[in-house]
Formats: sequence, structure tokens, C-alpha cells
Amino acid sequence: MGKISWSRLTFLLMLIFVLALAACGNGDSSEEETTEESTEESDTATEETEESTEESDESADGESESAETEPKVTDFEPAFEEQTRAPEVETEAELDVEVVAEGLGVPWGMVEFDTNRLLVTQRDSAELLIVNLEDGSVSDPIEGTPEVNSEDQGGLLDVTVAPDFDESRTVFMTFSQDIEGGTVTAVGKGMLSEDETALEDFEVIFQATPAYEGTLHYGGRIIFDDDGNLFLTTGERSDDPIRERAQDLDAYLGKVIHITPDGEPVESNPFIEDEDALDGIYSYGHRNIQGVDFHPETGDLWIVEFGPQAGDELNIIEAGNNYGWPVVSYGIEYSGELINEGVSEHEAQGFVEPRYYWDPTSAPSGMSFYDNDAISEWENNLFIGGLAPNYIVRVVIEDDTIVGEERLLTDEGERFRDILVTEDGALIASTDGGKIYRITEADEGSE
Ligand SMILES: [Ca+2]
Repeated sequence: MGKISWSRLTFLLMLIFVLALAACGNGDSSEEETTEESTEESDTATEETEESTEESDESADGESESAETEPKVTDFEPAFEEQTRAPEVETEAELDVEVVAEGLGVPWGMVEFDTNRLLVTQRDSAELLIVNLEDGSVSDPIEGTPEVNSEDQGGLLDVTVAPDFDESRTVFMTFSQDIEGGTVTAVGKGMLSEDETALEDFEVIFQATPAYEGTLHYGGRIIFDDDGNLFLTTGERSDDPIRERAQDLDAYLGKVIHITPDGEPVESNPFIEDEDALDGIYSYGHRNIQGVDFHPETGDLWIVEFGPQAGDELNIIEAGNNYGWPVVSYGIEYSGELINEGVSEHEAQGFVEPRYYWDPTSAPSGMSFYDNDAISEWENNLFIGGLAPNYIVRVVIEDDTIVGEERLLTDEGERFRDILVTEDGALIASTDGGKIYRITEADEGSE
């Protein structure tokens, strides 16, 4: 081999330096987010060519094409035909898509606490802000938010307000908290001061124990039911073997939890008579539940859980049910290995089948049913944020079956984190890029 000239050597060293810097830029990412981000990059690179070359075989025999155009990553077959890759649907109304606020951090959770005004969490800085949808203004951080562990997927997570907020001013938040032994998903509450600058008397009301030395899979969504109690979702803390605790009734990991506004188990909970089970557990066998909402017509509690590589699931939650993770899954490990022994069928193994799953991943995050008729064709549809691929998923449901899927805002290049529907029917989406979008039907004649 000949000698390398100094100029070439200098060039190579600089190249290595630049590459190292680029790698550090993504350094805070977890396993999952790293996977998501690399997926995201390869997706955008291949999207155009794949869209033009694929799908012709499926449409040839008269079947509707699915919204999913990427190949499956697993060999699993669905338990029933409508369980995955639903036919593509398209919104007919012309939409008005507007960025109402930008420059935020990661707005992980949002709630409309007052007409067209949102309380918004900032995951990493643990700030709580008020965003006004009418003028796009963003408040100073509200004082009195809790200390969080903001590594990886942790931070200040979801926010909601008490059903009697107008009188009580009570705000509920979830966050990842450092306690002895590691971190937990915690729920706390405080009172928003009249001048909206501070959360007063903030207190932790629930901790999803056991603590674990990890910073992934906190779950962390909360929602009030009609009886004024809270459903909290958790994650199974990701690593093998702690994730197996999703199957254990003496751990709050990988669960849907049902508690009162004081953090006590609800008396009608399914395992309250079981001395070996934790009283707050409502359902179990979940991976990392990132979205939750009640179906506007049936009143059923729906959740979306982030799968491993593929196998993200939509589930209807019923008391006492076991949803199978990590014994069964429609996904595989990020390494490509099978999970457990590669069994996907839930029901045959004694678990509840998901109503729907994605293969490849839709990287689901926050979700909301469209409980409004401002855009009439969207009524009772479900909208889910997609982190990577970067889109909002619209799901059309008939009799608990997914009959259509659409991907919205695919060209924005944003990781969609949380979704809500305002009282006046606007679809609001927050993104990891620090934006808040408002999507409405375009005014007639505005074109
Ligand atoms: Ca499952």
C-alpha cells in the first residue's frame, strides 16, 4: 500500500470527526426512538420509489389497497381479516392545515382546559404551558411542576383536568419520577392559580411501582371516566426480563390502572378481592401504552400500545383482561429475533386479540376519537399520532372493527406526538419538532 498524503489524512480525520458529531446529535435516543429515527430516514428516502412499484399485486384481484404501502416485516398472519392493513380511505373534505404555535420542546400531552386554550406539557424541560389556539400565544412556564427524570423517554408526560375544573382548578399530570430503586411513572395533581401562573399544592397521588433502573417505556396517559375516576396507562420498562412483569399482578408495569382522583384503587376494580394482586390494576399484558380515549358511541375504552418491531396494537380494554405481552405479539424484536417463541395468536393462547395491529410499525403515540360533527365524515373516527413514519393515522371503525385507514400530513416531516379534538371540532396535533397544528375543514370558497 502506498503512503497516504497529509492532505488526504487530514481530510479523513475531519470526515471521522464530522461523522462522530452527527452520531452524537442523536445520542439521547432510546433503543426505540433510535429505531424510529432510522426508520424515519430510510422511509423518506425510499418512499417515492416504493409507492410507484408496489401494491399492484394486491389490487389486481379486486381487493382494496391498504393505506400501508411498505412490506410486512414479520411472517405473522392476522387472526381475522380486518385485524391489519385495512383498506385505504381518503377524507373528501378539503382541509385547512395551520401551524398555530412552534418553537416548543416536545409537547407530550395536551388538554383543552378552556375554550380554545390548551394546557401543554413540555416533556424534557418539565414545563407546563398555556397555548392559545386563537392567537397562537404561548404563556411563560407555569410554576410548581414536579421534578422529573427527563432522560430518554422520561419527563413531564400527560396532562388532564378534573371534570369539575371550573370550580376546583385541579390539574392532573403524569411524569417519570426518581424514587428509591430507580424511576416510576407517577401521577400528581395541583391547583391552577386564578392568574394561571402557578400550580399550587402539587402532590403525588400514585406511583406505578416497582421502581426500575431504566428510562424507557413509561406509558403515562391519563383520562377521566364518567364516574370521575382516572385511567392511567403504564409501560413495562422495556428491558428483558423486567418486561415480563407485564404479566404479573403484583406489579403496576404494563398495565391499565384505575384509580380515584386521590390515587386510591377504584372499588369495582377486577382484582380487588385477589390478595396477591395489586388493587389498582384494571387490565394487564401491555407493552407501552401511548394513547387512550373513550369511543364516543360505545363508551368503550380504547388504547394504542407501541409494539416492538411491528405489532403496534389497538385494544379495547375490559376489566381483568390479559392482552398477552410479552408472551405473544404480532411483532418481533428490534434485532429481528422472535419474541418468546414467535407466537402471534393471542386468543389461542388465552389472551385477548388486538382489534387491529400494524406491520410494519405506525409508531403510535397520543390518540383521540373525533367526537364532533364539524367534519361530519370524521365523526367517531380515531386519530393517532405517528412518530416514525411521520403522519397522523385516521382509523374508521364499524362495530369495533377497523374498516378503513388513512395517513394524514405525510409531507410535514414531523413526529406527531399527541392528538386532541377541540370542542369546536378542530383536530389538534403536537409534534416532537415543537409545533402545534390545527386541522379544520377549509371554508367554502376559500380556494
Ligand atoms: Ca397484545
